[in-house]
Formats: sequence, C-alpha cells, structure tokens
Amino acid sequence: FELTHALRHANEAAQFRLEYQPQVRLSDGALIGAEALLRWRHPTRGPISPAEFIPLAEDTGLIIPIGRWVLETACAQAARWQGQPGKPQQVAVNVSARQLRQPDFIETVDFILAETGCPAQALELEVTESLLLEDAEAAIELLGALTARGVRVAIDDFGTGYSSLSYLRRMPVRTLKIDRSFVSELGQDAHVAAIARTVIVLARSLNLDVLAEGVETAEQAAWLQREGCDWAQGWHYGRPMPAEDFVLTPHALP
Ligand code: G
Ligand code: G
Ligand code: MN
Ligand code: NA
Repeated sequence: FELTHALRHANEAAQFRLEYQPQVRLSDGALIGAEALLRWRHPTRGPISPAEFIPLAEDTGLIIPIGRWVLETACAQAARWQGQPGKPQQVAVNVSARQLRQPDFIETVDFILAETGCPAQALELEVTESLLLEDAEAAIELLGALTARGVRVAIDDFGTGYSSLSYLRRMPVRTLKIDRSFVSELGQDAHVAAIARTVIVLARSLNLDVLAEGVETAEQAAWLQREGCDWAQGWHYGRPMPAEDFVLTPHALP
C-alpha cells in the first residue's frame, strides 16, 4: 500500500467525505456551529486518519486541491443549513498553512462563497498558531482581508504554540480554541487547569471568543462555564457525524 499514490486518487474516486461536530454555547447549550472534519475511507485499507494523511497532503501539495474540495463542500453544506432549525448556522473549516500561502487564496474563498451561496458570516477558518508565527505581517494582511469580508478566523489548538500576548493583539482573529489536551486533564492536573484558565482570561481581555475542544464530561463543561469560557465542542455534545445525520446529543446543562 502506497499512501501518496492512494491519496493522489482519493478525491476523484470519491473516497473523501466531511463530518460535522457540534459547537455549543456553554451558558444554555444552544447550537452555535459545527467544525467540518475530513474523513478518508480507502476501499481496501479502510478509514485513514487525517492525522496520518494531512501531513502527507501538505508535503506533496495535494492539500491544495483537497483543501479546496473541503472548503467547497463545507460552504455548500452551510448554505443548505441556513435557516434550518437544529442545524449549524456556521461551519468551521481547518485550513493548513500551505493553503493560506497560495497567492490566490482570498480569490478562491470569494469564488467559493459566491458559487455556493454561503454567507461569509457562516464561514469560520481555523488556522494554527505556527502559521501566524511564520510570517506575522503576511498573516495580519491575509486574516485582515478575510475578516473584512465577514469570514471569522479561529486559532486552533491554542496553547500548544508560542503566541505572545502582544502578538495576538495584532492578529485579526475572532476566536481562540483551547486545545483538547488541556481539557482532558482538567480534573487531574492543577497546572493544566491554570493554563486553561489563563487562555480564557487572555481571550476575554483581548475581547475574543473562546471555545474549549474535546469536552467529554458534564464536569469539564461546568468547570469551563464557571471560568467564563463561551463555547464548547466535544463528545459530550456530539461526535463528528455526516451532515445528513447531524443532531445535537441531549445533554445536561452545566
Ligand atoms: O478528526 P480528527 O481528530 O481525526 O482530526 C485530526 C486532525 O486533522 C486535526 O488536527 C484536524 O485539525 C485535522 N483535520 C481534519 N480535517 C481537516 C481538513 O479538512 N483540513 C486540514 N488541513 N486539517 C484537517
Ligand atoms: O486539531 P483539531 O481540533 O482540528 O482536531 C479535532 C479532532 O479532535 C478531531 O479528530 C475530532 O475527532 C477529535 N475530537 C473531537 N471531540 C473530541 C473529544 O471529545 N474527545 C476526543 N478524544 N477527541 C475529540
Ligand atoms: Mn480544528
Ligand atoms: Na484542536
């Protein structure tokens, strides 16, 4: 089995699909959006994790056509869900640094929004801290152009990189996503809780929204809400699921 070869043909062979994971407001459990997550099922090898193939797609440049397919599919879905009760009104899409560095990235986003009829406000792009650090000035310009269109920008896996406060202040971003590695150890490690609390305070002082990833228990949800976190995502609220099966797991409010 040769992964690169298989990946090169995966898209045309219709082996990709997107799943959507609910994002909720902690205060009342209301659905506020969903994160689109790419899934690859190979006919003989079965499901292959994005953790395995995304790095390869980045190295080979295949992330460009794949990323475009993801963006188009997610925007088309967001457009279809507009105005439908119980369905996400906003969809978050992961974009890799290599995609964002394409000179025509903004043009592509404009084209896809127009083509699919997805309102810019219904799209959030998740970028990583490392992208912002590589070339801060270019990142500010790019994220500024997206923000000017009404597209929201979130920093994914926040806390695992090295963003400084002064530097974050200059970035046109709307949301910090607390990495799930912090959330999973909340009850076990006082230092981890201190980091999560610090990210929440940081977000609030910079007037950013903050979402906790990987929330699996009511205890975690209660702790996060008490500390002032706005939003949450995780198995407690729902697993990633195909668009046609999308439903919010009934959950006790924290
Ligand atoms: O859903 P899962 O835990 O398997 O995702 C693993 C990793 O793959 C996560 O870090 C996620 O951000 C990344 N990922 C999932 N879908 C996409 C995608 O469409 N594009 C990019 N660039 N990364 C993705
Ligand atoms: O890096 P990124 O945040 O994009 O990756 C999200 C990944 O986390 C997805 O692969 C998704 O399947 C996984 N995930 C989502 N919710 C939970 C959860 O509550 N617990 C665990 N262990 N993984 C989760
Ligand atoms: Mn993500
Ligand atoms: Na993450």
